Amino acid sequence: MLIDWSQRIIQTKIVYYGPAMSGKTESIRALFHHLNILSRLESIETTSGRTLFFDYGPIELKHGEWTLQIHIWSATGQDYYAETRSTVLAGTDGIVFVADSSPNLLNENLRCWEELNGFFGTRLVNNIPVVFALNKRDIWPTISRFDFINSLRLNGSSLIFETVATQGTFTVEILQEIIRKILLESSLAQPKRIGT
Ligand SMILES: Nc1nc2c(ncn2[C@@H]2O[C@H](COP(=O)(O)OP(=O)(O)OP(=O)(O)O)[C@@H](O)[C@H]2O)c(=O)[nH]1
Ligand SMILES: [Mg+2]
Repeated sequence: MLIDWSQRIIQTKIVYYGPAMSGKTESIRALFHHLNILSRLESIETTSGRTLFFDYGPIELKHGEWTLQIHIWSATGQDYYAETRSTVLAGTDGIVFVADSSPNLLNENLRCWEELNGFFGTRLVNNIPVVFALNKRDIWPTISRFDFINSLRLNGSSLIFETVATQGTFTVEILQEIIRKILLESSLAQPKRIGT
């Protein structure tokens, strides 16, 4: 997170991460659609509409003299392009982990969660907050929240939203929570300061 005290601007980066086809792009599209800024979203896609490298879009919120610039990214879940994921993750302040609710994909969720832990180590959750979107709740059968927590060996206090990205459920709430966690629980302890 960067804080420019002279311009009163806070910049933060959030990455939507998760296994292939779990709904990362759809979640971001729903968010930008809800905020009426869909045209600001850029996607680098394959010809079949899969994310090739990333989706990226900026969101700007004003509060008094201060401006919060939120840089939203998604990484591709396709293993063929796995090398691009570390590039997208660099410098992130918070993660929205978009998991697939299918029981058949529990292992994929786990593999992806372990990959993320491998990338950040103990900084994940402790310094880089995570909010979970347990997505595709409209496609039966779905795993229970309990099984999801157990499978990924998550802390019982983990923040998990049950979502249907194609219907835009909880998109704004997820953004609010990850921003709240970033501002309150992590990076403010040692922000990079500019303009002082
Ligand atoms: N029914 C249903 N379909 C969904 C949901 N979320 C995403 N999809 C669909 O699932 C497919 C994959 O969604 P994407 O958002 O492209 O998935 P992704 O995680 O960005 O995929 P990669 O970038 O390739 O890793 C698309 O056809 C979406 O429309 C959901 O909650 N319910
Ligand atoms: Mg995608």
